[in-house]
Amino acid sequence: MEVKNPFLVISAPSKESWPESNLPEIVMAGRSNVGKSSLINTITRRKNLAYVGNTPGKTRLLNFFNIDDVFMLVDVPGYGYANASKEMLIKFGEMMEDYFGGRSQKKGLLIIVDSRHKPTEDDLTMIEYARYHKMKIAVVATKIDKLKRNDIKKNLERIRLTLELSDEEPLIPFSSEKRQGIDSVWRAIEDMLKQQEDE
Ligand SMILES: Nc1nc2c(ncn2[C@@H]2O[C@H](COP(=O)(O)OP(=O)(O)OP(=O)(O)O)[C@@H](O)[C@H]2O)c(=O)[nH]1
Ligand SMILES: [Mg+2]
Repeated sequence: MEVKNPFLVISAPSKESWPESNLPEIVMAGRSNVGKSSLINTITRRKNLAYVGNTPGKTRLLNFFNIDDVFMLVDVPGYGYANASKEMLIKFGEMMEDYFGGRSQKKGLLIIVDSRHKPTEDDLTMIEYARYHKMKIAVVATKIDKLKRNDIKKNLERIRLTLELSDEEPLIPFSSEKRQGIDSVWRAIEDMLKQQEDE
C-alpha cells in the first residue's frame, strides 16, 4: 500500500482526548525501544511521522495517526523499560483498559517484539487482552538485521512458541534498517481491516 497522507491526529494523555472518528483502528504495542515508531515511519515511507529516539519510554501517550482516512494507527507507549515508576505502570494499565474496554473501532493488534529476545509476560498480557476482545493479532519481529542468518529461524520459532501463536496469526520478520517486511505488514493490516468490512 502506498500511503499518501498520513498525519498525527493527536497524542492523547487520556480518553477525553481520543479523536472523534469512525475509522477502524489498528493498535501497535510492544516493549519500549523495540522499534514501534520506526516501523510506523518505515511502512508509511515517512522520515519523521513518529518520534524515534534513544530514550526508552519517550512515547508516553496514545498517538493516533490517520492513514489516508482509511484507518487509524494507534501507537501505544512502550512498556517494560527499566526506569518505569509504579505510578507510571498503573497509569499505563488504566490507559490500556480504557482503550480495550471502551474503544469500539479497535480491529487489530500488532505486537512488536525485538527478534533478538524472548517475548515477555507483558507481551503475552497484551495478546490476551486482544484475544479477549476478539481483535485480530499479528506479531512483527523487528531488528531482524541484527540477527545472524543462522539465528533467524530459531528466534522466530521461540517467539511463536512463547506467544502461543496460532497458524492464523502471522509472525512477520521485519527491519526498518533494511526496509524488510513492509509488504507483509501491510498484508496483515489489510487483513485486519477486511475482516471489519465482512462483519
Ligand atoms: N538495527 C535496527 N535498529 C532499529 C530498527 N528499528 C528501530 N531501531 C532503532 O531502535 C531504537 C528505538 O526505536 P523506536 O522506533 O524509537 O522504538 P519504540 O519502540 O518506538 O520506543 P518507545 O517509543 O520508547 O517505546 C532507535 O535507535 C532506532 O533507530 C531496526 O529494524 N533495525
Ligand atoms: Mg515510540
